[in-house]
Amino acid sequence: MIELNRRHFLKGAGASGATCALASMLPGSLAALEKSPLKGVASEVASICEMCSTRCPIKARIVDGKNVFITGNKEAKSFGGKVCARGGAGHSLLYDPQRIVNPLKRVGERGAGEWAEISWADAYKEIATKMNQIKQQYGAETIAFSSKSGSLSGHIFHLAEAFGSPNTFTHASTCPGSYVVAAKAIFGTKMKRDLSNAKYIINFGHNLYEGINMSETRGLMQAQMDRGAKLVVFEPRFSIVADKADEWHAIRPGTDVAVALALCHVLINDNLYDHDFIEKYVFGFDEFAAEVQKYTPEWAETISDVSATAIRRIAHEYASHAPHAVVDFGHRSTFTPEEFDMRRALYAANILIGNIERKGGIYMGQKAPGYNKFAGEKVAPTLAKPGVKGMPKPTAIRIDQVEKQYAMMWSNGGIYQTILDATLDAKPYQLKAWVMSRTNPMQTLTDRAKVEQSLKKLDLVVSCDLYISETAAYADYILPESTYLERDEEIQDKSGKNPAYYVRQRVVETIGNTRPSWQIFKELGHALGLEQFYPWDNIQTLQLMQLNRDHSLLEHIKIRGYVSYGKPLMLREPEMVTEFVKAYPNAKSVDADGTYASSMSFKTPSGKIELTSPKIESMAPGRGVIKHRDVQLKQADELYFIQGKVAVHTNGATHNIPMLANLMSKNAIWIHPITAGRLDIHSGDAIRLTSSVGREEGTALVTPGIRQDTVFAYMGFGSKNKELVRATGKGIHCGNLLPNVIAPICGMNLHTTGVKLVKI
Ligand SMILES: Nc1nc2c(c(=O)[nH]1)N[C@H]1C(S)=C(S)[C@@H](COP(=O)(O)OP(=O)(O)OC[C@H]3O[C@@H](n4cnc5c(=O)[nH]c(N)nc54)[C@H](O)[C@@H]3O)O[C@H]1N2
Ligand SMILES: Nc1nc2c(c(=O)[nH]1)N[C@H]1C(S)=C(S)[C@@H](COP(=O)(O)OP(=O)(O)OC[C@H]3O[C@@H](n4cnc5c(=O)[nH]c(N)nc54)[C@H](O)[C@@H]3O)O[C@H]1N2
Ligand code: SF4
Ligand SMILES: [Mo]
Repeated sequence: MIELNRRHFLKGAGASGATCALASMLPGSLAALEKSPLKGVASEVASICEMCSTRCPIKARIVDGKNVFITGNKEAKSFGGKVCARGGAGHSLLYDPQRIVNPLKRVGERGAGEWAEISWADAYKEIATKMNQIKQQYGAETIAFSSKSGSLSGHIFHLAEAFGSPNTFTHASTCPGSYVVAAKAIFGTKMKRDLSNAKYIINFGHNLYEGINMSETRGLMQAQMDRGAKLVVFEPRFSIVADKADEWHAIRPGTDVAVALALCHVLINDNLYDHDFIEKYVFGFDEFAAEVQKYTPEWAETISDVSATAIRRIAHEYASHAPHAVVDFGHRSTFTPEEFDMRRALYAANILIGNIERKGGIYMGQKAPGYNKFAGEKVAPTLAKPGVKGMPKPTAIRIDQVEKQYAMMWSNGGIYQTILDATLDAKPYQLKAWVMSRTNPMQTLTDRAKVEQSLKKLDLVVSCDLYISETAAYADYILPESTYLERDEEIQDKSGKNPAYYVRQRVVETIGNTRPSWQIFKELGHALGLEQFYPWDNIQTLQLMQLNRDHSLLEHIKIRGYVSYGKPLMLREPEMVTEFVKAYPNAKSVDADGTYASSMSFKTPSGKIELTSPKIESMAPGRGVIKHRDVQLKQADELYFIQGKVAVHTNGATHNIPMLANLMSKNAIWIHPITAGRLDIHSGDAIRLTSSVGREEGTALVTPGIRQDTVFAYMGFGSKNKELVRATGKGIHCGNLLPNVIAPICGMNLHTTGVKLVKI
């Protein structure tokens, strides 16, 4: 048994070469393996990146038996055969001597950093005993399960279901929740944006040149460089996308909804909207049009600081490029408590110009079942869902669905931050345990102090991670997952305008004693006595169940890594529909205008696009119509505090990965020269930010690229966990400054708050 305590740590951290010194003391560390040769399973393997949750298709090969070289998989054209800087740094994670490679059990106080190695068998047994005890005494629902969504979340949530808890959560309410819930309310489904074909793009704080999604980032680049698209950016700071835009408007944080509604006002009042489209496909236009009468550009200017003249001109320019123009609905959608109506207003600006299912607009996407129906033949294989009979139906309500207004947030998404209320205040009932995987709420939920209190209060905390993350540091058991380069996973649907699948495959043999999460949660399921819910032995049997036992199809997908089927299809794009019909003789017959417009189906109560929603009105009276409401994000004597992604790090995940930590280990606070001048602050000065919930000290970066009333930090830095030595205490910890918020309808958390700034 090896123990690591804080004294050991501090001794190591003080010396030069501290990380190695620490690594060799860390139980389960990779120190001994640092120089051992890598054994590859093939010369080049197609797989999927997991350096962020964009999960780009990659090809990886082993170089000289000791390194992995990663590029994009050229089969996936929209990704351009490229990876970003983080994607290229996968080997640095794989080889990091500070990764955990043995299960760990806490031996000191929670969070004290005292660990002992434990065998997998013992870890499963002890965790299962405790979980079953809690289930018997308090009910299965008192255990919450959380994971970043994706291939891994399926396994932990399958366990939650088999165990009988309804309380499953992803990062939904901290990231995409509001634009997804808003799309569900309006279209009945999620929407995609066709940036690469757009001729005019309006962007409200979607910094695709740093918040990278290889396909969308390339799409935006293509639109700008190959098609000469005009890009208009509304951003409180001069982001990289703002820097590459034709226009940057330094909008007041959280006021996007006012500008979006004013754009709609101009589109309607200046008769720039697509009457025919509205007439045929839209429900509730009249109520919306009546509501936006008051949202003039002049009114929006007083709220947002964006000039009324600019709003009018932009609305006209945008409409003149219709339908090949788009208002990007964003990605991290946590700017205002009125997120639901902000994102609905952004969709409304798209609907008004009739860009739905048109090139350069927004569209629903084509998965195999629907696509095959249009084609009148089986163009693409469909994925089977390996169903398991007799899964228990939980009787308890979810902790986040106490109010009807939140019913549109999908389960397996959920309002993540309600775990804190249920743990600390028994709202709506007392949570007793938290089992999590691939999530770091200490960094990525708000109000770090409250997260810490919650983790300290629970009877059982289990974390499955690659590192002793800031959150895992408070766990009772840490289950080390193999990195994405060491594991196989099930087939994933990657359909866009046509059906596509891809698969993650192991590139190197597992280093150390780690396991993939499908195995970890299956084995834990067995230890819990839930074997009957696991009709697959291993990942291959699971893959074959997905593919209806088609071995050759599995082989085909594995060799290519990414396979797409058929021709791209957007239902109202005449050229695409013509090509589609030519290719498939039994294809569904087209409308008189040569499109499939009349076949668009929206899973809303009216079957139409709902600009106004009676369903939302019944869930939350007064909210059926899209409206502007005043919000107060800060006090008069405070500055807005906002955040964003940086190109070389991912959320709260990569700050301890050697190569990326070397590239950037700190986040300075962006401050406008006038604001800085008032406080006698210069670049490099030490400063303090104080909010309603916390206080952080860091370094100033004085720059005109930000509003005078706003400060900005790249997120994910300033870990307070002593084990993440390359990241600990470096920079400002954003989550420590943000209070907990639950926005109406979509349940979003909020990443903007007020702070006081002083020089120290
Ligand atoms: N203040 C503030 N908070 C934010 C944001 C912000 O801008 N500001 N952004 C929000 C956004 S957009 C998002 S998506 C969330 C993301 O927040 P989270 O869902 O917490 O995700 P990450 O920080 O990306 O990664 C979480 C953990 O996954 C671990 N991990 C990485 N790869 C693997 C793996 O293969 N297996 C396992 N088991 N673990 C792995 C990492 O070590 C890390 O500890 O944060 C949100 N929180
Ligand atoms: N390199 C890198 N790429 C990533 C990630 C990463 O961590 N690193 N994470 C991935 C994930 S999980 C996501 S969700 C996406 C996120 O991609 P984005 O949504 O682009 O992410 P952010 O940088 O968090 O936020 C975008 C911008 O919003 C601005 N902003 C803040 N408040 C407001 C406001 O009130 N109004 C307006 N208009 N703008 C505002 C910020 O200054 C920031 O530049 O990126 C993905 N790609
Ligand atoms: S955007 Fe970069 S880090 Fe994220 S999955 Fe793609 S290549 Fe990997
Ligand atoms: Mo995100």
